[in-house]
Order: sequence, then C-alpha cells, then structure tokens
Amino acid sequence: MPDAKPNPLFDISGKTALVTGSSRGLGRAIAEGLGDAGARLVINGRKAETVKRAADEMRAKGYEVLEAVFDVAVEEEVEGAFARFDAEGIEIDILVNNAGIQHRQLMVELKLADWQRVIDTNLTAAFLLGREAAKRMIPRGSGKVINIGSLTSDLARRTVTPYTVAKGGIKMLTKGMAAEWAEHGIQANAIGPGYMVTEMNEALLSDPEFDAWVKGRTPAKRWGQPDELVGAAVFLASPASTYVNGQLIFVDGGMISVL
Ligand code: GCO
Repeated sequence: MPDAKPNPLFDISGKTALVTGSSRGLGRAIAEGLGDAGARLVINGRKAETVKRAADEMRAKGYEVLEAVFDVAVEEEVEGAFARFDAEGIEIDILVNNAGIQHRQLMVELKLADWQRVIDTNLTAAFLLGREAAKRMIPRGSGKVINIGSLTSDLARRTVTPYTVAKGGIKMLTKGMAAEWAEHGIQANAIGPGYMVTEMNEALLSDPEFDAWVKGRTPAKRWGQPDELVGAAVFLASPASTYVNGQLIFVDGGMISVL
C-alpha cells in the first residue's frame, strides 16, 4: 500500500466557508473541522465581542478567520453582510446554516412571538442566507450549502414544536435548494444531528431522566460530541459530494433508525 496521504476528494483548501452561529457549540466545531480540511473561515454571531473572542481563539490555534457580525434572522442584516463580502472580494464557497435557538414550552402556553422567533432563526434565516449565497454561487457554477437539520426534522417531541416545525422545514428547504440549484453546480444538503453535548442542551443534559432516556433510546448509548459532525460536514463541503443533492444525513448514533 502506498503511504497514506490526505485524499484530495476531501480537500477544501482555498475555499471560504461561512458558518452561521459559529462562536460556540456545533457551529464552532463544524467551522474548526472545515478549517482543518483547509478552508478559510467566516465566523458569525450577533454580538461583536463574542465573535471576536471566538475568532481570536481560533486564530491562536492557526485558523484563518474573518468575522461577520449580523443577525441571521434579519433580512437587511443578511443582505448587508453579503454586500460587505462583495465589497471586500470575499466569495463564500461553502455556507453552513447552523445558527439556531430553542424555546421549550407546551403549545397551549406558547406565545406567537416565541413561535415566530424560533421559526425566523432556525428556518427563515437558512432561506435568506441561502438566497444571498446562491445568487453569487450560480454565476460561478459551484458552491456548497449545508443546512443543519435535526432528529426533529422527522420526529416530534413535546415542548419543542416550533423548533421541530423549523427543522422539518429545513428538510424541505434543502430539497428545494437542490431542485433549483443543483444544475448550477451547487450541492445543497443537510446534516441531522442527534442529541449532542452543547450549551443549548444543558437543561436536558443535567436532567437525569432525560439523560437516561437519550442514552437508552440511542443505539450508541451516549450523547454525541460536537466534533462528531465534522466528518459529514467535510464530506458535504468537499469535492467528495459533487453528485449528492438534497440529502439529510443523520449523525445521531442511530437514534432515527430505531423505535
Ligand atoms: C431539544 C434540543 C434539541 C435536540 C435536537 C436533537 O430541546 O430537543 O435542544 O436541540 O438536541 O433536536 O436533534
């Protein structure tokens, strides 16, 4: 066997990846993973200081990082961010729509404003970012869009209905993007994480009953670590996936496959 060397199929050197909501959690892990595969990173969040802190930490580790502070759920801010990229000659080759929020409450108690906030951030934002990215990718004839779905793209759970509706929407948004953009050399796909160890899930992780449920219900018998999404992300961001379109790949320790 020849000496093992990195497979060029998974090489994304020279590409620029915008990962929304990437100062921490899944977004941060995905961004660093794409950076390890060679990409220059554009880190996003709503707060300048949080984004700067994350970007500085990542630079200290050797990543090439740009900062983009904007709210993914506000159309003018998304358009403004892409206008700035244009002005600075930054082409987004890889877009990861990761930013997400959770709001846990029974539906009969749920306020419209909370429903709307969750839908806007978890679903509408992916449309807005996808639209602005694709407008620029189409003339170039290439690009990668990776939307972050969830187990709840397919399964409901009490108390998180707005989130599950948004994540179900992500599944169809991804197919819609594939339907319109595949012919332009853009691959749009999604990753569906299972129960992962993140700050967003702190309340669930620290609830012994919920923790036991996740471990019992997941064939892998454990929660996932954020960096376990990196393999799927690099695959979907790289030349390895040039004929993969509209798919939702679950990275969930097998949970979606069993009762
Ligand atoms: C929740 C969690 C979700 C899950 C995810 C699993 O409250 O249900 O916050 O983010 O971890 O849906 O895919």
